[in-house]
Amino acid sequence: MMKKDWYLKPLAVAVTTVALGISAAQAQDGHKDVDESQSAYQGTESSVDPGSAKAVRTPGAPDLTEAEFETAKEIYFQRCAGCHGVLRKGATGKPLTTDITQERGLEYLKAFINYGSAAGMPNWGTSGDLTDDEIELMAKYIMHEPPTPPEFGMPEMMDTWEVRVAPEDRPTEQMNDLAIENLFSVTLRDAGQIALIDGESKEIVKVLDTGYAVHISRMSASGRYLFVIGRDAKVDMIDLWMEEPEIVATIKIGMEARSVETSKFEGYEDDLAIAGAYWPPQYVIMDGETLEPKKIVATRGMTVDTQEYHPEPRVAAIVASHRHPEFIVNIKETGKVRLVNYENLDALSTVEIDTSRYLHDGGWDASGRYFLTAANESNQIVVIDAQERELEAIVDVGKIPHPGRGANFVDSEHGPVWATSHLGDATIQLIGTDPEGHPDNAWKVVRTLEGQGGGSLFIKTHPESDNLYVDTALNPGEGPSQSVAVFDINDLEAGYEVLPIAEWADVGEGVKRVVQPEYNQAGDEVWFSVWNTMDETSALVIVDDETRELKHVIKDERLVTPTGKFNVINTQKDIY
Ligand code: DHE
Repeated sequence: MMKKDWYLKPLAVAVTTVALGISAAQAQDGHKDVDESQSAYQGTESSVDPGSAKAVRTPGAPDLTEAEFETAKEIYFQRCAGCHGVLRKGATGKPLTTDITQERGLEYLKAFINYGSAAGMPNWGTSGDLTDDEIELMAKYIMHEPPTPPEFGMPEMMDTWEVRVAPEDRPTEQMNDLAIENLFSVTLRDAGQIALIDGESKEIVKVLDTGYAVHISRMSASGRYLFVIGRDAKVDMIDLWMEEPEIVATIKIGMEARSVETSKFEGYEDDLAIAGAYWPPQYVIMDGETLEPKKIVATRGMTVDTQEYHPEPRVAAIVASHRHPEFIVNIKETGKVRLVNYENLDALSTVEIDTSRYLHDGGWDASGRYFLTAANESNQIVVIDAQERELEAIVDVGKIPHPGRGANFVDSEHGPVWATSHLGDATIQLIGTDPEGHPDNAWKVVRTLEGQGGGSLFIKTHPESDNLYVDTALNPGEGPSQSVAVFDINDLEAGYEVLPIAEWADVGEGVKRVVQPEYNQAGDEVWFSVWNTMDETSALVIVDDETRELKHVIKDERLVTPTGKFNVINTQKDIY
């Protein structure tokens, strides 16, 4: 079954070099260059139940017994699907379709799984992660057609949909004395929970059982409802007005998912919610008060560049437009951004914009007009104009941009900018976002800073702050992964100061990755997760933004594997 701390090791199976025709010796040689950060990040197990996927035996592939096939299937879903996709059509890892794998042959595949490759494939055999027998099994397995997990349409969703407190039974005003706007929703990844933490007292107000490994939290436009989505595609809707915040509605929208958002356009506040799935590849628009599923839309279709059919284009980031009644939906593998207008769900009008592959995370510029999002495999940032509903620009940046929602501030020389850091290199890049006031800088990289190293996941500032924080959570080095770099926005060229966040947490042993800076409501504190494995102690570290000194450490046995943290008002108002 699922081993829940595998995500902390570099795990991606990418028989990439097979497709590229690189020899095993070259692969072994080049393996020192393997980008550990990337494979640690994308090689996480799939939450799709391997048992649900129907097996198909394939002519031309070596025989496997029923039991062998089941074992291989399990290993594939745990270790390989994150990079290659459930259907092996290729995502971050290259395609592993049977035309390729059968042509390469058994010995070739075994060598690559064993030694890995410079292109990002871990050395499964020589690292000791897989035995010789397991390597042989996996090489044979990928010569068979991939088993397909079931679909998840309206009947399946309705079976999981539950309204625990009907809207008419909910309070009409806030029934608790929580300072809701400064509340934090904190993902307790491996506990399958979130913690609500009071920003002022730093006390845990409540721990709620949710889906497994909640990926993100998002707020309704009014700031009353908190939506979280588990890796297992379970959406939970929490009413923050109740005497004790409770889950009032829940639904599963597939088997694996990462994104949820709510309608924010004037006149539609709190009306609708949307969630995007990895499997099946689809998004669903739901009632914003009950999560009743209203409209399911599949994302399968043609890729933007080669115009080939892709059976598994996963839904990555979704944001709610402030300029039109629509959701902006990133379709990862096909490289398309959809602007889904929700005025009439029975005659859905969608603008589909061709961009670049593979779309991942992103956020708004300070004006809320432009959505900037990473096309991580193309090393680009795509800019969507939400006002005109068109592509504004595609900007070349460093290796594997990973902005989270990015960071907006005013560069003293270049005017308003939005910044991203990178998984694949040490740079932080600032892109001009003001086509009216600074037309020469718009959609250009106006400044490149050197950070602590690659393996950065998130970057953050706040309108009230002069600091820019850059984590390096997935850097292979303990130093960078356990600390954070902070730049002075008014003197960017002075370089960064390193804050030893994990050391300040004083939690003892473990990987202690420092991940995702998040500001409080006032913008004078920054919260960091010190993310350890389940069997070690984790913590939240709070830094005084003005002095850059330690302000507080939250340690509590309930704080199991904290990752994302979402301050209510900053999430509600898209402040970052
Ligand atoms: Fe994330 C955001 C997908 C691994 C923590 N992550 C996102 C988004 C997507 C995504 C599509 C944007 C959602 C949105 O804005 O609507 N993440 C994926 C993956 O596919 C990937 C690479 C591998 C996986 O198997 O999940 C992955 N992510 C991770 C992690 O390993 C992290 C560090 C810990 C975890 O919980 O698994 C992680 N991802 C986060 C966080 C955000 C996020 C905290 C939201 C950041 C924000 O500020 O909005």
